[in-house]
Amino acid sequence: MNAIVSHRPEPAMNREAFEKALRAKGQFYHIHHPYHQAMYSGQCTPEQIRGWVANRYYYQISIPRKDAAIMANCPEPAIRRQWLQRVLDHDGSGDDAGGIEAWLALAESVGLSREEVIDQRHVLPGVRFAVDAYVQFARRASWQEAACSSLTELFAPEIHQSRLQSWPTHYPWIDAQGYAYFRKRLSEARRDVEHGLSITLDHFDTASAQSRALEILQFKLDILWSMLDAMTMAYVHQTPPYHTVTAQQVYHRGLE
Ligand code: AHQ
Repeated sequence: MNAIVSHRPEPAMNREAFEKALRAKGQFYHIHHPYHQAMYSGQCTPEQIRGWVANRYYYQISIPRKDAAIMANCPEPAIRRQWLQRVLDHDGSGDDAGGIEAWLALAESVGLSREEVIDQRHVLPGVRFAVDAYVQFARRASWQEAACSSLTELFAPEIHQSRLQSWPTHYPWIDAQGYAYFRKRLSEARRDVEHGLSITLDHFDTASAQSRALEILQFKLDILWSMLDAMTMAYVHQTPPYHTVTAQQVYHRGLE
C-alpha cells in the first residue's frame, strides 16, 4: 500500500524568521563584489571610479521612476504618501536639490562633467539592461512585490558608510563635496527600509509567498551585482562592448 503523503502546505515562517531570512540575503549584496572591494581598499584607478559614478547615474535617475511606478500601482493613499518621499528624496523638493543633483555633484568631484554624465554616453549596455529590468519589474509587479525588491537597502547603510570611511583616505584627489550623497542616504535608506520591510513582512504571509519574496530580493541583488560585472568588463579588464571593433562608445542611449 502506498504511503499516505500529506498534502498539508508547509507552514509560513513567523515574522521574525522571515525577516531573518531576508537579512541573510545580505551575503549576496554587492558590497562583496570585487569592484566594490577594490573601491573600498583604494585599488581603483580614477577611470574606474569615474566609470562607476557615470554608470550609477543611470540607476539613480531610474529610482524615482521605479518608485512612481509603485505608487501608480498602489491603491492606498497612506502607502503612496509615504512612498512619495522616495521620489522627493531623489528629485528634490523645497530647498533640497535632491539625490540626483547630489550625484551630479559627486560626478563633478571625481572629475566628470555634468554634461557627459547627463547625456549617458558612458552608460554600459549591461548596466542599462539591469537597471531597466528593475524599472520594468516595478511597473508590472504588484506594489507589494516591488516594495519587497527595494529591500536590498537593508544592507545599504553599511555600503554608504564604508565609502565615507575609506574614499577620503584612498582618493584624496576627490573633492569631499561629492560625498554628500552617501551621507544623505544613510538616514534615507534606514527610513525607506523600515517602511519596505513592514509592507513585506505583512504581505508575504504563506510559505510559498515568502519564498517568492526571497526570490524577488535575489532578483534585485542580481541586478546590483550584474551592474558591477559590466563595469568590471569595461574598466578593470579594459574589454567594454565592441572593444575589438572600436575604441568609441557606440552604445544605444535608451529607446524612450
Ligand atoms: O542610492 C541608492 C538608492 O537611492 C536606492 C534606492 C533603493 C531602491 O529603491 O531599490 N536602493 C538604492 C540603492 C542606492 N545605492 C546603492 C549603492 O550601493 O550605493 C545601494 C542601492 C540598494 O541597495 O538597492
